[in-house]
Amino acid sequence: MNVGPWMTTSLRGLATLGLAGALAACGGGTPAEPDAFVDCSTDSRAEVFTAGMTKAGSQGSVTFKLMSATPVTPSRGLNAWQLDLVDGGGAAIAGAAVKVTPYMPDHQHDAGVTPVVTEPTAGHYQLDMINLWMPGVWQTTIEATPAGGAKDVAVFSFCIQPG
Ligand SMILES: [Cu+2]
Repeated sequence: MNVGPWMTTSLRGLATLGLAGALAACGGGTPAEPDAFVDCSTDSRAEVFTAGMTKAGSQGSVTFKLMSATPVTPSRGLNAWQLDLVDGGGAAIAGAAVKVTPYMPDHQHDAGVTPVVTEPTAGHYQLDMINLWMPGVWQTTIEATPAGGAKDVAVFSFCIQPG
């Protein structure tokens, strides 16, 4: 994990005190902004989740579609997303290796939990344990490597409201 000692302490707080206990420790030496200063409506990096929202991978070989989310609006705490992968011709990509990495760019830390990826039906991936535990902008990188193919990458940025 890309975390320093401060986050180790923070994660211990997560385990013993719950999510709220970790907030004060986050920030890597600079004060984390208080929740009240997070205003997602004015952050130009924030994307609005819509069912079926689609991104081309940076390599142009895989298309990433977020079909649904639980909660339906990315929210503080654990999130689960349903991802479809399709190729340039619109055909489902089954059996890809998928890696999900949430990251908070303003504080340079990850989620402290490794998301779990399964493929309940061919080409349809279930991304669980996306732990967006802190208010603010999270950039979640999704890497997909089709069997026998090259890795492609897309980033989804959502802002988590306080509360
Ligand atoms: Cu943070």
